[in-house]
Amino acid sequence: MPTKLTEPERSAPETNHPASPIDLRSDTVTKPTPEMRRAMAEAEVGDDVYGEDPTVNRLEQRAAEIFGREAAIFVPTGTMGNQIAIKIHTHHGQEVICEERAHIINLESATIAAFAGCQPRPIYGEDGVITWEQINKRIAPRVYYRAQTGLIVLENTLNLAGGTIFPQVGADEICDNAHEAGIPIHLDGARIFNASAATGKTVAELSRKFDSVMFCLSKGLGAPVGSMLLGSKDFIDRARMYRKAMGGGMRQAGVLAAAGLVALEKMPARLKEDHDNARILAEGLAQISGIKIDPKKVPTNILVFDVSGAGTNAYDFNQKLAEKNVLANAISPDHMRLVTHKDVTREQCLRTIEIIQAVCSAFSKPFSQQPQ
Ligand code: TLP
Repeated sequence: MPTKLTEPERSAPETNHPASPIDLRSDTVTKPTPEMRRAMAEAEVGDDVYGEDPTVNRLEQRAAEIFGREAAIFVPTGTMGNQIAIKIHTHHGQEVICEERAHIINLESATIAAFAGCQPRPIYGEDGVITWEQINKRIAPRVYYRAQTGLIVLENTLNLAGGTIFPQVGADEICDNAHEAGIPIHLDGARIFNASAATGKTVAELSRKFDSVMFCLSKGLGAPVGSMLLGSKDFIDRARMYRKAMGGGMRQAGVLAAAGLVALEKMPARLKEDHDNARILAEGLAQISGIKIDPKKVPTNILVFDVSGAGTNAYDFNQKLAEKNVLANAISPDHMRLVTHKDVTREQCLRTIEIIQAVCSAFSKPFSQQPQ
């Protein structure tokens, strides 16, 4: 059944623990590597609003090359990249079709309505994967009082469905049919490099049929700030205008782009390690009474698991975990999310399994003996 979602907690729950925590809230918590910091310190810079920052220009050219696209633009956040794309592809009063757990409609502050003036038309898909057959039934008929379908957005990997990889055949079929129907299609590829590491397909192959793609440098790739939006030259020219309009015109952004270049060139090769750690975590959690998770459905670095069998809700569960120095996110009353990344080790993942086991045992005790 569809999961009712709430926003992941934005700050760490209270913890009095002296040691530094095992932080599995997100891969956004990663710190820049020493190589990134060096590159940042030495970056050649200029005013990017004038198009004169050589390091930003290099990052944009390199990203476009890797994805086989005409052009790319460096944006401060994935949210800005997605929302600029939605704005360009649509008109006010249209609908955007996406999966019901999509980041663009759950965790981007309703910008789809506020900025593009569109309403979402969400569809539930098993493990976040929707099909052309489902989409086709939701494309609005050409009746004047029906909001017309302006755009389809897919997400790969699908964050809140547990890092699901969108099957390539299905994505290709959706893109081909969408284009035949005259509907553009955008890819929220925040973690497309994780999909690439897990499937062995290049990011260009995974995204080539989409009209535009956004990916994040600041998640598993470890850069401190920044995402890229890619598309045709004309599309990126328009994106540059909207980036400025949204307040995203950065000046000597080369200091950030320098870290982004290191992220792009060096970090994809290590993502498999995060996937292996996530699988180890999932296999450990699957053994714990009260936790529901299928390790076979953990293909990348995100684990979503059900704690309703542990005799508590995810928010209290999360608080107890934090008190034991493990930071995670409760994403619904029943569901927790853990995300592996370069700054958590295998040993810390194994320790997390033991801690979750201890938290579950504590909750399964009679109420009078439970941790209050
Ligand atoms: N996701 C963050 C939070 O917003 C939940 C996370 O911790 O996972 N698309 C997808 C699929 C994302 O997961 C995110 C960030 C974004 C877009 C937005 O990126 P930012 O945070 O850079 O705006």
